[in-house]
Amino acid sequence: MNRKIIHVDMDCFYAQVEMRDRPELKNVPVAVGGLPGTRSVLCTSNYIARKYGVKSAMPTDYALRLCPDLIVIEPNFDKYSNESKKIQLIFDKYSKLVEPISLDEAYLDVSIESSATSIAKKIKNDIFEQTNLTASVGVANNKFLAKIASDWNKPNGLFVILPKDIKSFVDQLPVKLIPGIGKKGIEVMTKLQVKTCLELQQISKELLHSHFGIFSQSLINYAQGIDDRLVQNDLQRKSISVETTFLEDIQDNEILKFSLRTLHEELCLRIKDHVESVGPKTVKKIFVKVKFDDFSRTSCEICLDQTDDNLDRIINDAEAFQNLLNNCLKKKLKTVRLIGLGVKFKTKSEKEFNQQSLLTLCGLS
Ligand code: TTP
Ligand code: MG
Repeated sequence: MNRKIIHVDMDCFYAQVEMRDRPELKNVPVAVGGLPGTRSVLCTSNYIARKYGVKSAMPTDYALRLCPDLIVIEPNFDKYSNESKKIQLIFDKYSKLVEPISLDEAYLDVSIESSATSIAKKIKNDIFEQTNLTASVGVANNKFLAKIASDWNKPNGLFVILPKDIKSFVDQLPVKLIPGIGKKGIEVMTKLQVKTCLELQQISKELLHSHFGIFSQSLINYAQGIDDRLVQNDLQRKSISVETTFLEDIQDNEILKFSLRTLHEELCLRIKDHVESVGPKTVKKIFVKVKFDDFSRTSCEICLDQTDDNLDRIINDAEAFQNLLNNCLKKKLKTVRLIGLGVKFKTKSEKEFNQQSLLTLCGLS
């Protein structure tokens, strides 16, 4: 069956919320993030600031050098989380199969609808009516293309890739837009003289494999606009994670520490929202992953006591993630391009299995 997938992504989300609440910020460069002089990084910036090169994950002090008039606002996560909840309710109105990706982004599977485009328009209108915020929306037959489409006409965009147009759309698509390709991947593509997906389609499987390992199969699929990943709703969710890719590779441990703290706050919000929507969950493991400037990666995880409600511990214990990060960093003395952290949940079947084993041990089954 031809699927119909919608990807919704709010425009410069945190910054837009702040601009809505302080109209005097409407026509000036604005960023949300750690204050100057704290060695912290920005969460995001508005579109005026982006013209100066100011972007997410950029150290605040560096951003101020690019744009001295930049207004930097400290993040108010509760406010963003409230707006996010309103948006999620709108998504739930239009599909039973919604996969939230972050506070401001989600995929919806609307395959059963006759017109995905009209649903996309309604979602945009509802969001604006209820929050006074704009979103950009993409429609296509899979997640990869729907996400590319939502970014195509940002801000306040709506872009639809019809099945008949996929080939011509994908052929001219720059490979740098393929998810997961990163800076190092682009360097390899440049060496192979590959700029577009059409050029990527012409590279042999073997050559791609020699450079990209198992990622090469995904590359081959993406190059043809193929992506079989399903939209997974919250109930099926086995993990939640957040990550940030630095614009410049980072060596300074203080910056990494600050970023981890911000990411931990975002992770906690995401977990709280998740638990509010699906009910209590038990965390099996927490993990931190790090990608280095040479494309190599490492991760560290610890198993938790699986008491039924161990979420509070995670929410109050940024230190545990910090220790995992330190362990990752000890493994290699290299500069860092990405850090991520997350939790893995105990699944329903694991819970049932454990309960069953307990009953068996007690001779009760
Ligand atoms: P994004 O959707 O990636 O960015 P955005 O909404 O600010 O801008 P765009 O219009 O390009 O979609 O992220 C959503 C929010 O997540 C963003 O407003 C702030 C937060 N965030 C961080 O805190 N750190 C990051 O590195 C990124 C990318 C986002
Ligand atoms: Mg966004």
